[in-house]
Amino acid sequence: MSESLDLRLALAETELENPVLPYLRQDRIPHIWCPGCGIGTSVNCFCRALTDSGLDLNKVAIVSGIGCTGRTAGYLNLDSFHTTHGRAIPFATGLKLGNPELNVVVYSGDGDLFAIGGNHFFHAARRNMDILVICVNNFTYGMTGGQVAPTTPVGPTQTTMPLGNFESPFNLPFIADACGATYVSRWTVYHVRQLAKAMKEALGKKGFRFIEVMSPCPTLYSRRNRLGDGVDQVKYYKESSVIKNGADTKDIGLGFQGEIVVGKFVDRERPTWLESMNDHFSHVLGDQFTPYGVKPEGE
Ligand SMILES: Cc1ncc(C[n+]2csc(CCOP(=O)(O)OP(=O)(O)O)c2C)c(N)n1
Ligand code: SF4
Ligand SMILES: [Mg+2]
Repeated sequence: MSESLDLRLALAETELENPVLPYLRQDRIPHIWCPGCGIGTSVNCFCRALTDSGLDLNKVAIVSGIGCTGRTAGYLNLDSFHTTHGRAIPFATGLKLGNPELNVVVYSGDGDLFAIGGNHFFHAARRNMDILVICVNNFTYGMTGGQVAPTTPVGPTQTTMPLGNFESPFNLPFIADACGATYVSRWTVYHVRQLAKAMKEALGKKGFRFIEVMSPCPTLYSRRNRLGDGVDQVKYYKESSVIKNGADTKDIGLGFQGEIVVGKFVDRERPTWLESMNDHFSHVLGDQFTPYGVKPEGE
């Protein structure tokens, strides 16, 4: 990322260009996402949230794992890292601890973050690592052909569950809450304004923050289960969502084509991992210890 993004954002304002275009690495377009896929809508919301956040874009880094959602990092004109499958969170942790001034965002899929990467999620949340994790949940492994995921509800068929899934899915906000996340919300790609607002709010907070974004995968999940196209899924989101800010996360698990509880569920303060480490070592070592990642007064 460079000054050119700032410049192009300024030009977009004056020349009425699509305000999201400057955020994209346009030499990487056309993207791989299928018609009706919700990932692009979520990325649009994220770009608008970046504008509204007023953050210095030279200090925002984005990290993705592997999957259709994992392509996001490669398309965004930020300092972006497309890492190996399931390892976006440990990579982001290293990035944040190496340069605590960065605002580090992990943007990845449900399979990447909660199957192969599940263990990293739990521990980063437990430690209150200062990163924002955005999970596009399409209930399947989109990129590899529609295998069952840890988020697939009971009922629908998947390539690896041809007679319908019988495994209980994870309730992602409940996991994030139970592990200690400071901010937890869920929206769908129908709720573009609320989603962009949540992303902006989460970008401005400290600690381990989590946003689940429900998103259609018309090519695999919807087609296989005769749910229509992307628009049909967005209609389902519209008709079946109930906004319940502050809902108890244990009560908001998702069933197949059932009610969807959306909203902000958790917003709390906890010392970040770096703050806890600095406090602890200062207490134990006194003057021998110089706190790490803290700007001296006046800088
Ligand atoms: C170590 C390893 N195991 C498996 C894979 C194959 N693989 C690539 S993407 C993916 C699933 C991605 O699912 P998700 O994170 O939900 O992303 P989506 O494509 O649905 O957006 C898998 C299993 C891989 N690339 N590396
Ligand atoms: S396979 Fe599914 S998740 Fe992947 S780009 Fe196509 S619609 Fe989107
Ligand atoms: Mg997925």
